[in-house]
Amino acid sequence: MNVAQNIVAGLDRILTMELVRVTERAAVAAARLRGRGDEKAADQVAVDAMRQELNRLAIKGTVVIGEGERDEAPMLYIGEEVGTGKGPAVDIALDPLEGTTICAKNLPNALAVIAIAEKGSLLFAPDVYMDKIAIGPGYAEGVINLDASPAENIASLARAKGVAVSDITTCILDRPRHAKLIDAVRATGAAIRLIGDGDVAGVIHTTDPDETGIDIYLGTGGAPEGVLAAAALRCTGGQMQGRLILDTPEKVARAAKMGISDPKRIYHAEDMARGDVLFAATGVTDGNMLAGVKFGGTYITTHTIVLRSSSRTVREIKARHQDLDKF
Ligand code: VTB
Ligand code: MG
Ligand code: MG
Repeated sequence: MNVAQNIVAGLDRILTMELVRVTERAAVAAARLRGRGDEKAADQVAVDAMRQELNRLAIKGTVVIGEGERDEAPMLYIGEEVGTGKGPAVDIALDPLEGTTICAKNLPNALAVIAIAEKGSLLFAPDVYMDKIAIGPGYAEGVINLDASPAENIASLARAKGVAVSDITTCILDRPRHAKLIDAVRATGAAIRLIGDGDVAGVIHTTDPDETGIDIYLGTGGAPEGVLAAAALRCTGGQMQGRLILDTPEKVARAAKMGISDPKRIYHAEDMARGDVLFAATGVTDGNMLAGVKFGGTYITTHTIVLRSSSRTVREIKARHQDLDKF
């Protein structure tokens, strides 16, 4: 097969497989520091490892969602060029360790995450909060609405799913700012899974409620994490809406600099991640969908999910790494 045939639509599909190594490497590095109570150290090794592996890819990549602005993040900063430079121009959203605190505490669902899209097709989101709502695939458009109340959204989802409201499980970040939201959901009779961190995983979990037990994600979390989750949902199917929380003139100005002219806009998953999108996540700690890294005597095992939007392929890759010197 020649290169032209391999590019079915959008991005070269070989990149899907290449991405696995990138998140695997970051996850293994972070997992070595799992449960050590040092989130910064775990984050740093994940960033180093992801960057090293990313720079081996035959792409001309630009980090658009990364570790922060250039002056605050020495590596994988927004605007950093990554890859060998010989290959397609792509935009990259990444979080080498999504859930630094959960990794430090060795709690469920810490992930190494990356998404790649065609140049110019990922939302250039400032590092502010985003109000989010997400459900999995199989529902008609319009079942959820960010502007509707939690009770309305939960009732609408229960109706669409053909179950009672009390059979619905929501996922919400355990934060004081969510006190009202939590009360409103409790008043409906639906269940809540409160998570300490990791709302990329929280959103993705809605795509497989039978396995994860989560039907709907609600609440505010990081905007960069919102774009990453949207990239995953574009591949698995499902619906997501997000709105940046630009509640100070400074934030509005910062967003405007990044090209966001309507501060109140509701973004759907396909507005945050357009065109052909590839996504990979490797489990760092054991989670509802992905197992964490396991260190055996002679090999290391990793569990990764790799997604591609143009084919809607969902692959799970369990890898046994025997060349331990590499890690
Ligand atoms: C969430 C969570 C992330 O940031 O996006 C959160 O999913 C939002 O910020 O894992 P707060 O912690 O201030 O609520 C993380 O916790 C870290 O990236
Ligand atoms: Mg990070
Ligand atoms: Mg994060």
